[in-house]
Amino acid sequence: AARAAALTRRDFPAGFVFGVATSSYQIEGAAHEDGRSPSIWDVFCAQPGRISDGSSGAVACDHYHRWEQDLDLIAALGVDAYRFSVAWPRVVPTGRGPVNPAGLDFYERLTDGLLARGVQPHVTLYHWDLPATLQDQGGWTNRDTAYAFAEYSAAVAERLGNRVASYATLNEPWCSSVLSYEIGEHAPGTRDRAAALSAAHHLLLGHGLAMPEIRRHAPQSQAGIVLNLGPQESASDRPEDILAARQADGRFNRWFLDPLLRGEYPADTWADVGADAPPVQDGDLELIRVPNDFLGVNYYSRGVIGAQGGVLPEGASVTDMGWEIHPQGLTDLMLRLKADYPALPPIYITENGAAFADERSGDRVHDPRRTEFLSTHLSALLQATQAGVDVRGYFAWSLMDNFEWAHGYQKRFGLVYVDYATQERLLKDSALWYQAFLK
Ligand code: GBH
Repeated sequence: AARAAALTRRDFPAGFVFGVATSSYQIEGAAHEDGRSPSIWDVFCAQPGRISDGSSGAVACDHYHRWEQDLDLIAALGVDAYRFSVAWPRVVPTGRGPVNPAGLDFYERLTDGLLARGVQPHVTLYHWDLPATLQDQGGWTNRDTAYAFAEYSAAVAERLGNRVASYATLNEPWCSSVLSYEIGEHAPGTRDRAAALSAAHHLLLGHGLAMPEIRRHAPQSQAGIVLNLGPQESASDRPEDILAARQADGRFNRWFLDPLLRGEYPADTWADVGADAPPVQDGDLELIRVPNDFLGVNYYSRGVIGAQGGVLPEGASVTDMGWEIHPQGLTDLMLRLKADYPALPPIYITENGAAFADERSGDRVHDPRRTEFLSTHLSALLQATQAGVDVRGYFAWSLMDNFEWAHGYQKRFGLVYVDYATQERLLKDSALWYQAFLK
């Protein structure tokens, strides 16, 4: 950590891609414009008590209108790449049916605007904003949603084609299944484990069905998927803690990695879930095991697990989300993926970052803890590449402060500060640090 300040991009392999990331619902606003239909997040935010500050993404960072200045900001950071997501309800407002050309126009402007500035576009097709009309028919618990997703993905890939450097089908299917249908913290907010496992299966099926569509329309683009992963470590060497950690790893990591990279669900976790196991049809796992050009990994923290649940290790420092700051977990995770999955494709870290309450004074925003977080995680990632893990890029989460889901606007992940009253953007010290790192 002491040396991290001296780290520069030249320490990384040639061609390593550095970027920043966002997602549609968290930044765009313009919820009712140009034919966009409501997503499950518009519906969820309207329900009292779901979002801690009672807010929604209806305006967010107003990026839909301010996209040109935002692209200038991205270019000014000196990044190679920008990861954004496409809102399904803009492109296919009925969920499954006619394409809305005005929706695609926006993402085409973004794509061309990035290319004109020398920044690679990296597109995520699903970052949680499912058209609400599909939720009325069960959302991801309905197998038809997987087919609808493949059709929508084809429409995006057809329009944007090879101009996009990479297409990721899904962002973090653990969140869009477990957090959304079992824990109830994300839209649609139900509490039903069988529903969550059914949703997870249909999300993975949607990935398997969308991949050939993307390849057909954008044969020169990279195509893959983004998972949220983290080591799940035992709180002690007591057998009951070791077992609990193994179970947490099964649900959080292997439930997604194993079908994608081995063509099977993990047997131990399958046995654990009993009658809640998902409805897998013949041929599904062959579709899900489709080869990927890359695996996107979002890394925020590890879990330390005891028989009673997750614990915070003594002396741990945490972010404003309460998540432990543990850069070593990123090295450990990379080495573990390489060791356990012979079919592992090249990796991109598609998200890594932290929420901190930053101190603004005049036109400066001091966020030394974010700089420390980013630099120590980059060092940890560098260690993994030096140990032979094929990592091709790193995207900081996030370009700018934005709508942090159930936490509303009270948690700030940005390298760029957003004054929501004026929509003014200010580079935080961490953005200036990243800029210098990239020079
Ligand atoms: C990402 O989700 C999202 O892709 C992005 O939209 C969001 O803004 C960003 O993160 C910040 O939240 O309880 O300590 O073990 C990340 C979701 C965060 C879920 C870490 C699992 C486990 C941390 N993941 N969490 S801990």
